[in-house]
Amino acid sequence: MRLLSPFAIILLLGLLNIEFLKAQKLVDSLATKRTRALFLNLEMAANEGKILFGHQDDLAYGVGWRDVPGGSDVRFSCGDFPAVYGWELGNLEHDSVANLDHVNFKKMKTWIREGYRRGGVITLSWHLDNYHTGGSAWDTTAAVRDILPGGAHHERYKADLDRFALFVNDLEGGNWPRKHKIPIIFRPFHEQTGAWFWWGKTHAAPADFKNLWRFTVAYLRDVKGLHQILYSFSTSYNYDTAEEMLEFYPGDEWVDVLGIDFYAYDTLPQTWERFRSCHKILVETAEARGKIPALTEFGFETIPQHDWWTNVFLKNLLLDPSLSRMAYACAWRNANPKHCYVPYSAHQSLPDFQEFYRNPATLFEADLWDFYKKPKPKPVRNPKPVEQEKTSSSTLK
Ligand code: BMA
Repeated sequence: MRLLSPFAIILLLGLLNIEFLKAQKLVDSLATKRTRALFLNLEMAANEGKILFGHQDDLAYGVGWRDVPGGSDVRFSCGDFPAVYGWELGNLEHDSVANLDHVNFKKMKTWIREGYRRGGVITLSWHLDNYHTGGSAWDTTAAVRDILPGGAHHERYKADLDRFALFVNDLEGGNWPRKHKIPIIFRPFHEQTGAWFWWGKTHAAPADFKNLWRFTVAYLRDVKGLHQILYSFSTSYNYDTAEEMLEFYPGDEWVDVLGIDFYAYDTLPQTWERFRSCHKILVETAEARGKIPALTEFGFETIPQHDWWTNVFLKNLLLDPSLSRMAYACAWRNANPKHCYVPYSAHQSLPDFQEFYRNPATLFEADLWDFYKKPKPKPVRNPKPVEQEKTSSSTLK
């Protein structure tokens, strides 16, 4: 048997070490190369002040249509698909055919594969029903302890995570021999700084929430062996300080994306002051901790203001460089004319949305580079001073 030369061994160890150090940044040190690349590209987009535009349930339905091949209210509005696709798993825990918003799970998988094939980024949320009562995610009866190890419904929760693992493992891209798992940004137990979900503030003790988060990640990563996941921790916009924002934060080693869900309910200046202060805290905290800052849900229901996209939303995002460094912004779903977040048909905000689309800060599908390939480091431009020619004023004349 030929032995490796000491030189080769040193080189190999060096390479392994570099890979290890790079992987260290992610929750999962065994994350697939595409998952790692996604993280790096999102980080790069954020650093460059580019915001990927996303839309929840985009390919499944919009206002006035459902299940139409090529359908997308974003595409109908600007001719391009979104860069990020948000999907919701509520009801997967009941082995239902469709999620809580009537999106068929089998079709959802097809749409996820389709969006990924086009280069899009996939994110999943899960409005899990209340384990204690059987009510919905909005039934705020305390239930977090029930599903922790030793809790009455822990085994049921594990079975639900098994369902999640089956679901995401069935999401593959590429063809043999390049078939691979689609990277997913998983965003469980969101908006925990608010009090409207059973896992949220006042219904769950922060210590229990953190244990639940860590258990969930460890189970999916180490027991189920999922390595295609980035973990997104999403707050709501009701905090004044970084400490408050992080009340439920499970720790840097458990989070990849630090998100905020922001909804406008009015056009008052205070709303946008709050938007800016929460965003600033979030972006600066995320950057200091090596996380990706993202606007994981946002919108102004029905978009009642014709210039909302550019004159309000984008303007406020671009007001300060630390606000614009959000990797992506995912608008909520277009369920019907009363519950919709992107323009449809001749919506009054359509021309402004098109303007928003044209703005160089927003990235839609056509603007995406390959987010699943490790980005090349940008060459560092060092100053190379050139010696000034020795000329005297007399010779110039
Ligand atoms: C909410 C609303 C609900 C929906 C839920 C889960 O914000 O859109 O109608 O059921 O999200 O997607």
